Amino acid sequence: MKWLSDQSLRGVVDKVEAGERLSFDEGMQLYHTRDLNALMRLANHTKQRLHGDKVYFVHSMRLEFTNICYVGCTFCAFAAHKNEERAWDYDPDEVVAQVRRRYLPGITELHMSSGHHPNHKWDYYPAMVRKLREAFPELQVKAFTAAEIEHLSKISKKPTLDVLRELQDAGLAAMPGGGAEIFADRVRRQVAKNKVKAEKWLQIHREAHSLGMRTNATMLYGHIETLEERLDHMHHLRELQAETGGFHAFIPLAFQPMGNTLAQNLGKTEYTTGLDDLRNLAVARIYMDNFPHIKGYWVMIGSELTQVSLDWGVSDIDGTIQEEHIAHAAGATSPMALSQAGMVRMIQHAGRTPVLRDAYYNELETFPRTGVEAAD
Ligand code: V47
Repeated sequence: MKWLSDQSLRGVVDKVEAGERLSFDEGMQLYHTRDLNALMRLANHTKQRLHGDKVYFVHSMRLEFTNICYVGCTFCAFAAHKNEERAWDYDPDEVVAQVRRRYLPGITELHMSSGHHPNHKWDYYPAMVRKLREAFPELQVKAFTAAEIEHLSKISKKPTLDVLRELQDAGLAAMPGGGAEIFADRVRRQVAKNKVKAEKWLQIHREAHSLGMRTNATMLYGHIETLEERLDHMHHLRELQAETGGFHAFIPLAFQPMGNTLAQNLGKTEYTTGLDDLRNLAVARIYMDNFPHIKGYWVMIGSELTQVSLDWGVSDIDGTIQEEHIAHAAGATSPMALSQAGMVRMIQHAGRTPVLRDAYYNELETFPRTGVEAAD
């Protein structure tokens, strides 16, 4: 193996090439190696085994129906108190009106996640999903993180499984992966102490999967967590996926350091570095071998690095989005939206095959692989 400069990775390479699952210690070796070329090759090998040259994206719209939230996560710059001037709160009819205002033909996925509102009653939530489905039958609603589902369980006094079932009956297609942050107690106590506990987050996703609802999982990294705590987070997700098979994608979320108390307290205004982002995506791709997709989230790492990440294990680059406030409130420097043509071009210029998907990962359109690599 001429390309391997870190010979201590030899055992890991053999396992990855044989399609075998890595141990925790082997995962840590990937975090610590200086052999970035080997890391990239192994992540790309795993990605190619699963998807060949295909890279997926979705024509999507994001909507945050309220930013009013009482939870007080220290990393968050999005949440507002209801008396603040910058607070907003749409009722179900306004949600429909907002979607109509931004609607573009061809959009399939509506991704909604928002704050834990102190006053909305349970009925507000299924009513919103129903109204959206009536007004836009072609839209697939991916909404409500596990943290929000726990909040709805509290206000409705229903078990989380019933909350999920009733939202599914109202037309909910899938759940996004937010609210996971970092599962390790030490970190969670400092960044999200009033939010859903790790075990409960996992249990809610287990329940959603038992109803046939597919979900995503995220990890917020680049603040006070250690590399062991990142891998521990991935480990829990890999275990749940081995049990249910219900996850579509894992999405590392790079910490955006503006306007939140976590960054202020740390005296930290640095963004994650490009190599940390790439390494993290690659480790995820290799370690979480039972996840169909590792998503490169261009909103938080920028579209340029997202394009590079297609060589580092990424097979999904999320969507066109149109408008986003959680990352941008915290200093994201990416644009608010990408065009479908722009996303196709990003993928093609990386020498890959763009595949337009919907929220269920049905393949809607495959574009030619006409990138620089293919043209050579
Ligand atoms: O749960 C909040 C994170 C999440 C910051 O499922 C921050 O397809 C970085 O979950 N810096 C919401 N991250 C977004 C989310 C998501 C995004 C893209 C795709 C999917 C999907 C889900 O945003 C929150 C929290 O972890 N977040 N503040 C911040 N300062």
